[in-house]
Amino acid sequence: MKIGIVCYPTFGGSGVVATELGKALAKNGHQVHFITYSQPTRLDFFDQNLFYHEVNISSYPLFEYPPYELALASKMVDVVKYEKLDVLHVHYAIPHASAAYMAKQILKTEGINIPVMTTLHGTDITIVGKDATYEPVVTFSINQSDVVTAVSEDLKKDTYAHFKITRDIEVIPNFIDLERFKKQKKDHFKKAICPNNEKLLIHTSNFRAVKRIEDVLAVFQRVRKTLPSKLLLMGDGPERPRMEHMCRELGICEDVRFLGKQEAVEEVLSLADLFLLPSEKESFGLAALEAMACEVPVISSNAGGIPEVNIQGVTGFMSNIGDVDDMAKNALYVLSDEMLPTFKANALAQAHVFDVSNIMPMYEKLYEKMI
Ligand code: GMT
Repeated sequence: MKIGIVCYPTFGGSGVVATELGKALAKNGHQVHFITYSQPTRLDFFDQNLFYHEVNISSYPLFEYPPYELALASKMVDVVKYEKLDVLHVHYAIPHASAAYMAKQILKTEGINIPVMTTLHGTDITIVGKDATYEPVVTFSINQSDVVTAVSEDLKKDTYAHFKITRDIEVIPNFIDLERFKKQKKDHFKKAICPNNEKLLIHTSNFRAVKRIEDVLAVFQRVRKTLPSKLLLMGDGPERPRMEHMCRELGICEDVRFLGKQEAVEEVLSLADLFLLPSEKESFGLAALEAMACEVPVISSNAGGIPEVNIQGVTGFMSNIGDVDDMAKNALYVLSDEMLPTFKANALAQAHVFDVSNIMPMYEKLYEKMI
């Protein structure tokens, strides 16, 4: 098949899932065309089946807001027509689903029928999408897509709760490439960060308010009182200055390291003993799955789709949002020398459920059905 994938090219979860899906499809013999405004971060190698089409946005002094959606729809029309695509798969509803609707209508006038799949990822529904600013367009474009998927049962439920959806939504969970995400031996790095054999806690995200990084710091502060430990914070975003300030206030700076955005996420995860994900909202929690694949158990909130990934008392623990005392208590239990090996093994076993080889065929099957 010739598949067009439209996504955000950044480090965010939806872009990561879209890019990893494209890579897996290409490996399986499909031709995959990425359509985005810059090269996706995870599209980091050459493959004869992978193509990248950049959306160019021409500016004009009249435009206070350059119309990206129109440029994207025009690029979709171009790529579908000239690369003879069989299907368009857009990740994250805003503005990809509505741009795809417009491209589909334009192509129809030229006698081309392109099936469109929209995959909902989370904030496009739970935060941005349901806001009145976008809601009518999101509802319309979801209902107009040929196939709609959500990355968790919880997100499917939220979509029906917040929008007037008149069609079926299929759940296809996020996935992980276990060939890439596996624990690597990085003893020298570990020694550099934890010279006295401290336990290493880690959080990775886009540092948005929804991630509640203040809870990561609060949990770490409590754990550190009992157990010699260090904290790595990977990623970057709007909350970072506030979190740096909070570290100073809590007096924990010497044991906390802000790493910024990292390409080799799996190498850093390989060093860790425990992953913290106290989010206010999380449709799935891909970051937790990536950690689990590297044998890192998870202490998280019980928000959204997290319970579909982190199994209570098996791969880690979940607490109510903001209950940092409970999270710290559970963290200390998991980090104990008697329990840690079992939790690590369980985390890896659970990651296997979401191996790309189990999940990618679900998308393939749906593409075939649409075509
Ligand atoms: O987590 C974010 O804020 C980024 C966002 C995205 O779309 O890039 O992530 C969402 O999609 C991921 C991939 O499907 C999910 O694993 C995340 O749980 C989801 N984030 C939220 O729901 C907050």
